[in-house]
Amino acid sequence: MTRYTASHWGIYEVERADTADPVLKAFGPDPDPSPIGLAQLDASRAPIRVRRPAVRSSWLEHGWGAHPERRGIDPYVEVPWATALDLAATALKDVIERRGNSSIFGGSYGWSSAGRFHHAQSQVHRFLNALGGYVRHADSYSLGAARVLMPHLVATMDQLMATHTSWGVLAEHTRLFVSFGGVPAKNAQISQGMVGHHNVNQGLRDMAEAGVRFVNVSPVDSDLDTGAPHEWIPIRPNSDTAMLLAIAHTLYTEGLHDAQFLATHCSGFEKFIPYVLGETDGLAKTPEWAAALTTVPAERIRSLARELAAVRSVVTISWSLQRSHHGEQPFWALLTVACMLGQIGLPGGGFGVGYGSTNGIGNVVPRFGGPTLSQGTNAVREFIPVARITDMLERPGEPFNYNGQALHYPDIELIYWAGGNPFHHHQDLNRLLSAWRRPRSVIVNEQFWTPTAKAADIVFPVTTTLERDDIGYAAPERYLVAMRRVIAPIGEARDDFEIFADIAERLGKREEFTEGRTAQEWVRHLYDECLDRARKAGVPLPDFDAFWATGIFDMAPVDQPHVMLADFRADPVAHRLKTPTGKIEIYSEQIASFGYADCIGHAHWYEPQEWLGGTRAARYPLHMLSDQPFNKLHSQFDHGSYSQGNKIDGREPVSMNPADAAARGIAAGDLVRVYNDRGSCLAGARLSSLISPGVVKLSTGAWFDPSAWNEERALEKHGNPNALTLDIGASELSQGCVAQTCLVEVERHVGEAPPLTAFTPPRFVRLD
Ligand SMILES: Nc1nc2c(c(=O)[nH]1)N[C@H]1C(S)=C(S)[C@@H](COP(=O)(O)OP(=O)(O)OC[C@H]3O[C@@H](n4cnc5c(=O)[nH]c(N)nc54)[C@H](O)[C@@H]3O)O[C@H]1N2
Ligand SMILES: Nc1nc2c(c(=O)[nH]1)N[C@H]1C(S)=C(S)[C@@H](COP(=O)(O)OP(=O)(O)OC[C@H]3O[C@@H](n4cnc5c(=O)[nH]c(N)nc54)[C@H](O)[C@@H]3O)O[C@H]1N2
Ligand SMILES: [Mo]
Repeated sequence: MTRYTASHWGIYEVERADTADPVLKAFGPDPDPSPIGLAQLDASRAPIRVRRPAVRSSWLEHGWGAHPERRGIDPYVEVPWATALDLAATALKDVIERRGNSSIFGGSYGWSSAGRFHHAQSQVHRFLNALGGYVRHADSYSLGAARVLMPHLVATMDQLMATHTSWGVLAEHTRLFVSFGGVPAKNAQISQGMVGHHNVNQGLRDMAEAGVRFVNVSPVDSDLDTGAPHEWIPIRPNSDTAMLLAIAHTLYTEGLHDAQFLATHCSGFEKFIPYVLGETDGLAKTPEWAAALTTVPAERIRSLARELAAVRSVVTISWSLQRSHHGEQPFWALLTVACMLGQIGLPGGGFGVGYGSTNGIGNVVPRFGGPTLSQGTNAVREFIPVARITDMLERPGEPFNYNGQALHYPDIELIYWAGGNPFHHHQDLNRLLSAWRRPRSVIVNEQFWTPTAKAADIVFPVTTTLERDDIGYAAPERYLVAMRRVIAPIGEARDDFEIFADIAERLGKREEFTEGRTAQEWVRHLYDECLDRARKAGVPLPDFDAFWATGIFDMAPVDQPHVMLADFRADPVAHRLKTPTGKIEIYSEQIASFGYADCIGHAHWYEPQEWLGGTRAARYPLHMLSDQPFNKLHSQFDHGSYSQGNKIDGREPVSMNPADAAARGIAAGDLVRVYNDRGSCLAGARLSSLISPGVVKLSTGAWFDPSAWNEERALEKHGNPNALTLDIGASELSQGCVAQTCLVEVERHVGEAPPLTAFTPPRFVRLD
């Protein structure tokens, strides 16, 4: 009988489970399996695993809470489980008694692993709720600006993602498909929680074969591959809003807009168009105006607007474009252009917000609430927008704005992180590092000695997916997977669940956290709980024992083609949107009423803080994009063979245009230093003509590896782009992450390269 495991990268078949050498294989029915997940078995057994509970030495020597400024500098002491659990319980008890639960930060952002029960985020939130609550985070790094913006204008990002027009419909009906930021199939190797069938490569190929014409507007052309030639319009990073406004200008001045659709389905067009025409600010948003900002020839902007209006067309945008300063604007401008084209709700027309950003978008599967661990109720009201963590730690008590609310940063004494890697994911890591040394306690559950684990006070060793039983499920995917244990736990690793249960016990909350169930009993319970919901959605799930024995359940083949917002188009009254006007809001009274100077009531061009069109480019003349890595998920398994196979002298590659390299005396394969005022890192040069001059691309994921943890802005040795990125909010509306707004310079590294220590465990000492 075949056994299975599920991951963010796909389902894998397991041979020789429970033997000394099990094997993972690609899932047979998947037409385009991802190799990323094949590396997880070796990576799980690597020397960089956290093997035993470990405590930072100052804590044991001088009492808990001692010398927070030595995080990342002190060595660790490995201790018995009971010692570490007691210490964690003491720290939590003390902070709760003295300061209350609102001084615990448990946002704990991160993707952790697949599996509905052992989902680290749910576990840590449930645990902290059992203790009386914690400061949480809102939104995500992925979609900080869009998650806040889009519900004001049309629908939530979750609703939009679940209803994108399906690939088959695009192939049949679309004639012109214009992407801003490509349709990166490398990103569609993953879906949060699981991938059943990888569809994006095939979806694009089917469209190209059906004769769809593709135009990619992007600083980088490697993010679109349809198997056929396509047009690439290189654009200056972070300037897309200007191009979209100029398309709007052309559509309006040439009478190509759909006045009927704008009147029946949209609101506020009349408040937007005077801005486009320059009546409000004296600056008409003509293609000539946009050409100077975007470097795209005015004639091409004008002709593209005409082409979009002439045939059945889609405009789509990658999530990365909103991960930038004023990241709300390109999404708002794209939606506005789609409204003017009037094809929303027609088969093969309208807009997309993230085709390719993950696999799930454009999938068709029956939807029901799958197995989910309840997180309980959080008694603490305070929260931060997820990417404002450094601000919170630096400026307790200070006010900030967010989506119409005037909030204050809480005063944090204890951080608990499980399932995320802030020293991978956050911007301006040098600034984070000094802020991170302010709270009294940092507790981390981790599988590996990541930089976050290396900067904690207590580190608990955690099992990987392969070491536990679970259920694999993700809303946009067609399978439910019995994820049975493949190998025994490594070292003394325990499940997050067990760790939290044991700390809860010391605080008199075990029963509240576990409800008296073991992990095995929970897995069965979560499955049983969703049987009814599935039945109502027409999905006849077998009983748990049958499911567990078979290993997988396929709920697909109801492949009904789907058209986004078709109901709304057909009857905008019966299917009114959940916006204040019930229509698509080209102008939002609500956003306007917030009075933010950096996000007014309609799509608007604002100059980003750093871009190639601004004065700072004189000093740092290269725009650094830090996209998602093609060969891993964020920082996960960066130490594994698949990720390692792509490094240059052990460092992450940075891609640059051959002309930029030549101007700096850099050859392919050279070690280079990427730097700006915030920091510097080493990377390996890779040359590509698919990247515009003036732009470099350093993908995320290399484990942060400072050459000295006790030096400010020390050289990062491994190629982590967040040693350089800017950490400000996208705007007062969303406070979203702006990772893609970053100028740098690159030079050839001369002399001996400092040895890499990213994958070396910390120093351990023994205390008598
Ligand atoms: N410069 C730049 N930075 C970015 C982005 C960008 O575009 N540019 N993108 C951002 C985006 S969109 C995202 S989503 C974030 C991603 O950032 P993260 O989600 O923080 O990145 P991951 O590497 O997935 O971190 C997951 C961590 O959880 C651990 N883990 C896995 N399973 C378990 C488990 O069962 N239990 C416990 N306790 N731990 C576990 C893994 O070992 C790993 O260290 O990065 C953001 N950062
Ligand atoms: N293999 C793999 N896949 C992943 C992930 C991963 O870590 N690895 N992470 C997943 C996660 S958490 C997320 S949120 C999604 C993110 O999905 P996205 O945000 O869509 O992905 P990115 O790779 O950051 O960017 C996509 C493309 O946008 C282009 N781009 C960047 N800035 C600009 C700009 O200003 N203008 C234009 N026109 N184009 C621009 C870049 O050239 C890049 O190729 O990916 C998911 N998929
Ligand atoms: Mo993300």
